[in-house]
Amino acid sequence: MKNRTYLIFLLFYLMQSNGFAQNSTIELTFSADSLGQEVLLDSVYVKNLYQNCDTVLYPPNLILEIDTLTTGISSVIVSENSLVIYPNYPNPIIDKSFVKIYVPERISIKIKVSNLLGQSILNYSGQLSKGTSTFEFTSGRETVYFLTVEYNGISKSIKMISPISSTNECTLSFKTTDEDDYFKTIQIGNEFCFAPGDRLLFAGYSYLGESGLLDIPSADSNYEFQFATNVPCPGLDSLYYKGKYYHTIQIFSQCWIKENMDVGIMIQSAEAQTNNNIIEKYCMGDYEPSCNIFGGLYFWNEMMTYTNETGGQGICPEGWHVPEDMEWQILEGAVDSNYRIGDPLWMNNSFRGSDVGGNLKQKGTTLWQPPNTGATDAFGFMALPAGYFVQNAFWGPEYKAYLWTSEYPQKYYRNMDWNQAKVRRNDGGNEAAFSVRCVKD
Ligand SMILES: [Ca+2]
Repeated sequence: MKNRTYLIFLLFYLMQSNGFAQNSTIELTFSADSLGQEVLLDSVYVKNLYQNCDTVLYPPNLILEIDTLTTGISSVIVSENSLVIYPNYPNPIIDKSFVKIYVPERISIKIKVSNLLGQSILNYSGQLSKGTSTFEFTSGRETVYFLTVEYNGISKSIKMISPISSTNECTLSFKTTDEDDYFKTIQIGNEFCFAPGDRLLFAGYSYLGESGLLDIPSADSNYEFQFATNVPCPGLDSLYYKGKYYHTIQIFSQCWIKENMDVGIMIQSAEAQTNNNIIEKYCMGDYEPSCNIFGGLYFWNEMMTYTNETGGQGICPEGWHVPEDMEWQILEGAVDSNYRIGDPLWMNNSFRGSDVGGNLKQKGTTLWQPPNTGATDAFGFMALPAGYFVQNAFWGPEYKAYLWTSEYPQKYYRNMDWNQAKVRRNDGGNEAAFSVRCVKD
């Protein structure tokens, strides 16, 4: 009974949130950008972080269609016996756009074009041959169109955008049918598993590298990967926070603060950081000027302001948060030359990767001790050897970087060393004070 109530609720929710689509699927689409320039994706890797399954999408079919009512049973993205509508190209529409529709047999179909309010503005009926048919669409007054194809009780929709409206009516005309089974080259029987509430990792690949995103999808969504890197975050070069200026750095889809946080009042390391509504920091050697260079050292609870929230704001500015473990794994996969985003290796508690640490460390041996193995700072992250505090003593300045995550209950950190090009992951517990970096929400 409980399950049934849940399903009815879910169905209602999906009907509400999905608006136009009457079925139980949600569609995830993908695009990419580098500082305002569209980037063509070579592929998109999708991994369900709560269940053991993944899939890869290739153009032109960069749509992941998820059946949300199969409650954990794997659902087929596209099946060979099903209707498929490919995203129109180009989208946004420039005067006209082409829509490709695949049907597995010769059959009558209906195509309906509606506006944002669901009002029907164009209808087309006709026979389609087996294979992939191409239609030409020209836009009219509307800026958003939903094109729906119906046959055998199935209906599927795509959303088309037209930034420039004209005074003409929109038109749709049949061009050709490709009898060759174009569809076979896309994806057949590629299954993916999903249950409502599952968290997905997306990695987009282009000639510019790989870029990662996380989400718990609950409605149709478009994910835009950012491929700009080693530049200040667009529109936000720096920020002023609690008496200090910080710089930003865009590293693919993540925007980081380029310095270790240096907030709160310095206390002597003989004193404990406590839950007193005051942010307290240690400075290396109990010497305040070292905080200006390296930032403060904080116990996990202090830097999370005594909340146990993975991804919480902690001591970061409003709109920023202490990175979760998975955000670090995305950064590591994006900057390492050999191990990709989503590689199981990033789950290991050890030094892992190949050149990930080298690519994140500040170059040179002014602050890092020689040899500062592999240091290129290729992405502008500029990790500094701030050292750490544990067992009533300071350790490792100029030799070691320790950076917190907000992960709970495992309080993971990342460690980079002067003689090491990899990055170590481990659980820092409550006994050590480390540096803090913030990432944008
Ligand atoms: Ca405190």
